[in-house]
Amino acid sequence: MERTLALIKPDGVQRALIGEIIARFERTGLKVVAMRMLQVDNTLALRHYAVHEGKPFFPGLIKYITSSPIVAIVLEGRQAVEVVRKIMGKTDGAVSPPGTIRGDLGTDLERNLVHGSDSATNAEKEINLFFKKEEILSYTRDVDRWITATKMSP
Ligand code: IDP
Ligand code: MG
Repeated sequence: MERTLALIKPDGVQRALIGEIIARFERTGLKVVAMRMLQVDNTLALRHYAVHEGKPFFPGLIKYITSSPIVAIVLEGRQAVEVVRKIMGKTDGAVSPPGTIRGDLGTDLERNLVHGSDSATNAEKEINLFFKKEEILSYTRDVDRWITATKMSP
């Protein structure tokens, strides 16, 4: 099953939207397999956003992501990367469709509440930045067979 990294960014924590955001991910059927709250330091911020280095918004982005605690979550499920991106919406909250986290809960291009890996390859790298291998849990839920069809499904 595919895994992806989601972050509830500082604005999500400060605006008391942690529960709201996790609920939106969770109710799709995606499984939370790791989660922790942390303060991102400069080193981690630079590594996580290395691909944006040199862009005009980069210094502001580093300041933003290090400005308050965040919540890091590993979600697992069928096409988890795509599903999380779909639920998040577009980068800019102002034009992100209704029904998405960014569209429903924000209006800004930078302060857009959440991060989600953009490919399975990047998800793997990003998960390793935020979590040790042993922090990612492997477990089954009774509902799993009702969420994804397998040979074992009823
Ligand atoms: P994404 O989060 O939708 O994948 P990226 O292009 O990867 O968007 O950008 C990373 C983050 O940088 C965005 O989520 C947003 O917080 C910020 N950002 C992106 N573009 C801009 C911009 O033009 N101005 C200010 N901040 C931006
Ligand atoms: Mg991105």
